[in-house]
Formats: sequence, structure tokens, C-alpha cells
Amino acid sequence: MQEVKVYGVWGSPFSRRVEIALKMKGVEYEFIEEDLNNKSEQLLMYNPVHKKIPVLVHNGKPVVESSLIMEYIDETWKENAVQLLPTDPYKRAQVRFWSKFIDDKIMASVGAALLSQGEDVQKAKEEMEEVLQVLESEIIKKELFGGDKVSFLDIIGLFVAYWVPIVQQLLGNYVLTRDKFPGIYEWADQLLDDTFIKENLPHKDKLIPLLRTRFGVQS
Ligand SMILES: N[C@@H](CCC(=O)N[C@@H](CS)C(=O)NCC(=O)O)C(=O)O
Repeated sequence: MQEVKVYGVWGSPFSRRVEIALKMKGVEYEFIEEDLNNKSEQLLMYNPVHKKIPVLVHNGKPVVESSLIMEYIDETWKENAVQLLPTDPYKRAQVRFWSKFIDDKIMASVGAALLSQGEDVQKAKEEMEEVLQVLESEIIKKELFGGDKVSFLDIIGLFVAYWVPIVQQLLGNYVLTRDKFPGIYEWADQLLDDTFIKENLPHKDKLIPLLRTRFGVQS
């Protein structure tokens, strides 16, 4: 009998990646909700380097970093019908490249442009627009994002498709707009309309108060 546990936070885009990947593979797991203000001993023991969620624990062995966990899930439950990464090595490398681009460039630019204040904000917004433009050019090719099946990059990109518009609305601070990024919105609309994805995203009514508290926004 396999033991699969996920230490996470229900509203986190990183935790959701792991849960979505496990569900797509049909792997049963136990979800352990962490309080990030009071991290459990297990979390600190399993992820002593970053002390962050999510952590996947498979038969007692921890795996950290959401995109690496997704790869681990794909390789461990190979026999399951759904494959998250393409088989072709060149395509796999491209998927890893864009996954890293979203996690390194887009995440950082969103934080700087939407969540910070002060004189550098305008510059940060321009930088966020610049990196989103790069993503827009890739997404409109419809090769790695937005095929007929939910792909590895679609799951990684849920942060852009779902979380970013909600955060923008909450802060009244808009960079990712439909007129400037029609390709991203077309892809996001299609992805968020997928029944399985819809069922596995945190509900907006619950997510908004959580993010409000997290970002210290008055209601
Ligand atoms: N690169 C990490 C990012 C994970 C991450 O940022 N997790 C946040 C919650 S959304 C966290 O655990 N923060 C706790 C902290 O920074 O103390 C991944 O992909 O798993």
C-alpha cells in the first residue's frame, strides 16, 4: 500500500499544482493543511531548506518544489493513462524552460508590480508587462499551452490564468488586461472552463478573503 501525503495550503497556486497532478493521475492522497504562521514540525523537517509548502511525502520520502513534484508524480505513476510531460526530449526541455520562466520571471514581476509600493512601482509594472508579452507570444502559438488536453504548462500557468486576475481586482491594480494580452486571456478562459480544472480550483468567495488577509487589504 502506497502512502501519499501533501503538506499544503488550500488557497496556494503551488499546492493546487500538486493536487491537480495527483488527481489527473488518479492517485489517492492525504492533504495536510499547514498554517504558515505556525509551520508544523513535519513541514520544517521535510523542507528544511526553504520551509515552504507544498511538500509531497511518498512512502515517507519528501519531494519539494511544486514543478519538481509534478515531474516526480509523472514519472512515478507512469502507467496511469494521463501523461503530464511530453515524451519527446526537446519538447520536455521546452516545457521545463517555460515552467521556469513562469516561476522565476512572472512570479517575481507580479510580486514587484502588484504588491509593492513606492517610486519603483511604475518600473515594476513595465517589467511585468514585458515578461507577460513574452508569455503572450508563446501562448498564441498554441503548442505548449492550451491544447485539447490540460498540459503540464497549463497547470503551472494557472497562477497567471486564475490567481493574477483575482489579485489585480483585489488591489485595484491592473497590468494583465484583456486588451493588451488577448492570447493569455483566450487561453485562460478556455482552461478555466475545463470542468476538471474548475472543480479543483479554490472558490473565489473563499480565496478573496484569504488573499485580503495575506496582503493586508481592507475589505
Ligand atoms: N517555488 C516554490 C514556491 C512555494 C511557495 O512560495 N510557497 C509559499 C506559500 S504559497 C510558502 O510556503 N511560504 C511560506 C514562507 O515563505 O514562509 C514551489 O514551487 O513549490
